[in-house]
Amino acid sequence: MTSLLKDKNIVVMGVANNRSIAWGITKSLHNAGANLIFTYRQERSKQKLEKLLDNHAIEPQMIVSCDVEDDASIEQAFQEVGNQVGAIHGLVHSVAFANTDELQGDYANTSRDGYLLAQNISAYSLVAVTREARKYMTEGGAIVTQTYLGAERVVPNYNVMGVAKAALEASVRYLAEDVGKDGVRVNAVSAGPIRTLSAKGVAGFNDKMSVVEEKAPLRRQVDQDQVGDATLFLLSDLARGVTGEVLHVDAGFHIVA
Ligand code: NDP
Ligand code: KAL
Repeated sequence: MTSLLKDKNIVVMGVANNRSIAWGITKSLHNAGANLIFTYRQERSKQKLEKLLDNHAIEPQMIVSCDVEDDASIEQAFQEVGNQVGAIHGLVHSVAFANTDELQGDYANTSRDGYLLAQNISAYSLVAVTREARKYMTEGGAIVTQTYLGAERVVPNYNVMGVAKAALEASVRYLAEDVGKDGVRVNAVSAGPIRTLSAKGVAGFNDKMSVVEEKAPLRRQVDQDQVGDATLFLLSDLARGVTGEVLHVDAGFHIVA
């Protein structure tokens, strides 16, 4: 237990179940004393979240519906949050989506619709939520999103999502410049492979896990709790000099040829 985020109102987007990276982040933020607000898309995710919070004796400030494909939904969600809690101090963006059938084979076969869908949910959403959250980040704050090495390198099967993450990482830099004026920082965590609902069933995931164990300097996987603590760092005052950055939490895998 620390008080790094005591009295800070932090919005967490993207808890689907106990394996979600956003759930690892939730535990870290709760242990640092944050007041937590959650957004969800599917009713099923909301139910899982409520159960998890209950089991861990975490009292949420609010749980709000937010579909990041829909501007009106985003606007309404943040308005509700702002009206109820006043200032927002932090935002965790942990959402992404692409059609499973486009996460394999040749990237060149990506359809226009599939490309736009991945960009829409996985990259543009950060722009839209930053714009809405910013209105309530009147006391300064920090925004953290989740990315993957496939943004920087060609990782087989990651395909259209890699291109969406490249846009996401560039957005981190452009957004950091915009909101820096208001004392708001924007950063990304680039996590190594972690078995989550999203990762389940996508081609090549298991191979990626075993290569990390073999090649990463630390010779092991990372987990949701390690991403949670790194995200906590970026949200906290310990990272007050850090913005526009992509922090790799991948057991060092990205430095190895
Ligand atoms: P999860 O499946 O647990 O989480 C994905 C979340 O995205 C779900 O909560 C889902 O909500 C949400 N989501 C999808 N579409 C929308 C939408 N239109 N509006 C709102 N929410 C939406 O997977 P992860 O925890 O693995 O993924 C979280 C982030 O971490 C993603 O950005 C992913 O790319 C990134 N990441 C994951 C890695 C891994 O190995 N797992 C590695 C590096 C980065 P719902 O279920 O309610 O639809
Ligand atoms: C090279 C890797 C292997 C896997 C390749 C692609 C992974 C893409 C991630 C993307 C988020 C997955 C999906 O969008 C899955 C979706 O089509 C089907 N799943 C769902 O609809 C579930 C029910 C919901 C909860 O999922 C979502 N997203 O809403 C990449 C590996 C090594 C690392 C990973 C998994 C990175 C990453 O970005 O997640």
